[in-house]
Amino acid sequence: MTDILTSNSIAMVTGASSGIGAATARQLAERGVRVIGTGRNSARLAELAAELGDRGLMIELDVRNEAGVAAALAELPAPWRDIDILVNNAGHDAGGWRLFQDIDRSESNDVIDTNVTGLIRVTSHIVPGMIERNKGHIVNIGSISSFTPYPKSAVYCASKFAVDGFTQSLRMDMSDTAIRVTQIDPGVVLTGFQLSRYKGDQAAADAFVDSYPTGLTPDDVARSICFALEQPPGVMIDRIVLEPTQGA
Ligand code: 8X3
Repeated sequence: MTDILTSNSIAMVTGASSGIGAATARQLAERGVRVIGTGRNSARLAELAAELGDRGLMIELDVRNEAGVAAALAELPAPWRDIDILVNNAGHDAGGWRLFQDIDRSESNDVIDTNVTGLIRVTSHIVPGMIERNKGHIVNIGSISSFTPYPKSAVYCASKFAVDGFTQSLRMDMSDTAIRVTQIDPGVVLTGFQLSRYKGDQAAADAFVDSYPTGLTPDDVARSICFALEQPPGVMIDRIVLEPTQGA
């Protein structure tokens, strides 16, 4: 078995157009890994493509779309097909931070479609190749919401609890292989996540962020992902929980 965080490896990062996904794509590319970044915002993906040069391949992809995911992966250029690292980062809470009784059902269905069904969908396409090559590391982005329920987040917490169950059971199913499965659980991260949660209401998003004394940056989370990936093949980091230091 060889180390995975090298220039011989290919990573796929979903939700790479901003926040944690973009920071992760950059940090992986800095370490020589070739990165397939996927997302819905083609303009931001193009910016990342320009930054990453020949270490990046950006694909417009919506994890909710089965046919789109299948086609995009089937059409990968040959040198990019053997994906060794999957960072399942795409996720959101658009329309969230409301009492359950006030949530718009179509919005909450979308949270589950993206955070849970989309994550499982992408994983199911990537796992067979990892098993065939007996090489791979899957990193699922959970949240403190994966194990700490709080109000005004019933569906978001349900989605992240589901990610947690999936991660843990998937790790057991991979136990006869060299494939590692890690979950990264950040607390509040200063990204566009909050703006999307409040559906573009900047004042509301700012008020949410300002209610916390400190927050994590996307780079903080990306660093923890790289930490899990850079462990020797015999070391499995099951979970990393990150919280901002109060008073820092
Ligand atoms: C999101 C965590 O604290 O913004 O995963 O709800 S929080």
